[in-house]
Amino acid sequence: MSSSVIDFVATEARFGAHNYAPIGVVLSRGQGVWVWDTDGNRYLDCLSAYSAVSQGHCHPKILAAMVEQAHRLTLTSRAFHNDQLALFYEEIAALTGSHKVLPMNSGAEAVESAVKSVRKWGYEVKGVPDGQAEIIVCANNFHGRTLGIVGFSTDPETRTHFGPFAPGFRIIPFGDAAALEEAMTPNTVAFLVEPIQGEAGVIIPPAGYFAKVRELCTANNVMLVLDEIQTGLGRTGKLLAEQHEGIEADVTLLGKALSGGFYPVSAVLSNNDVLGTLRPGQHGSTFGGNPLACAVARAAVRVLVEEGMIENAARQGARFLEGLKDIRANTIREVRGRGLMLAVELHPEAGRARRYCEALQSKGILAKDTHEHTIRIAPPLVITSDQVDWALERLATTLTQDFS
Ligand code: IF1
Repeated sequence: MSSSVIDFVATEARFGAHNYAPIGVVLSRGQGVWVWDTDGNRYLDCLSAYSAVSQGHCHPKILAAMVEQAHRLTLTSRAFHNDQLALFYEEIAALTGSHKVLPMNSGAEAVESAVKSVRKWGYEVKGVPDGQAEIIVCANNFHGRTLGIVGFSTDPETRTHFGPFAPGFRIIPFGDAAALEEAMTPNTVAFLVEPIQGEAGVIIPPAGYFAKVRELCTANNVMLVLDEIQTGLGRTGKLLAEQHEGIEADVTLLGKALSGGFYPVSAVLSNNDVLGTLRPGQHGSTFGGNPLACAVARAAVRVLVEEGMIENAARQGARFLEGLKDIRANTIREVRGRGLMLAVELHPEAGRARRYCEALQSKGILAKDTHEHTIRIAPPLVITSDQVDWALERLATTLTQDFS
């Protein structure tokens, strides 16, 4: 490490809250699937900022849209109209087949907005007695870091000593439709769930689970809210992960790649009258729906579709998964994935996944461990076959090492 690296790391540690433990690399530049550190070393980014830079780092067309818009108008607040919001609405609604759109900024804000909206829908449309609305969520969920959300997390690290928390949530196992049926009451307004659990370690539910979930939600007039903040916008090889299941959510949450990593942009999409219950003054955000965010999101979604990134994610994801399955290493317990949302779960005896991520870093790959024993792999959707093979070679040599 050069002195400049030590300085950045030490200064962060000195002044910053220690709510992260980053891998020891200081990045200063990115282009496509590659990032460079302050010493000029190049890495293949296999995290993509948790799927936010799906379009690749510093995509030139998103950059151009951002710069052009920043010269014209950045923020008006929603007290006035702007000439980008309507276009953003129209384009995202057409693409996803949604009727209504609510723009926010972070993913957590989209989740909070959906929770508020489905509760309001429950009281004003479904007829649930005021204050009695129940929302069902899954164990090992990850929906963000706000108080409302961490209150229904089951991860002790995420929630310990942040309470007291808001009531109104019931927790059931993920992938268990019978548990959902059992948990539903006349006061249930929504089931909030990730199509594939990301933070839990890329957990894909059993085939047929979501078809049954859809059926139960429809039969009981319960809104199915899919958190596609990580799985959406091509990450799993389809525009939305729900398409793998042949279902449609009532409410869909998007974030992360909605801006290609340039800016926090999130959205609640709804297929029915859930968002219709929000009246003027009842919900909002200073930055939500601002012209800069809308211009960036429009470009981010346009390049995703026009440049074939969703199809590429399906193709390269299949190649990556096959390649990972071909690695013969007794450190590997299981390999999972859909599209370019992949994970390698190690045997507990193999040592901590963090060590493998550090070894990958020395070979020019940046990946992130989760839950001690899982390495998550999620490169930008613009990755080529040659780059997949390049990564697989390095993963193979790293995974056959033993760090126990
Ligand atoms: C962190 C994980 C990924 C999300 C889903 C909502 C949000 C997220 C399905 C909130 C955010 C992030 C945030 C990041 C870690 C990360 C993550 F490891 F925790 F699970 F991506 F894999 N719904 N996920 O995955 O979105 O408010 O952050 O914009 O450091 O907390 P946000």
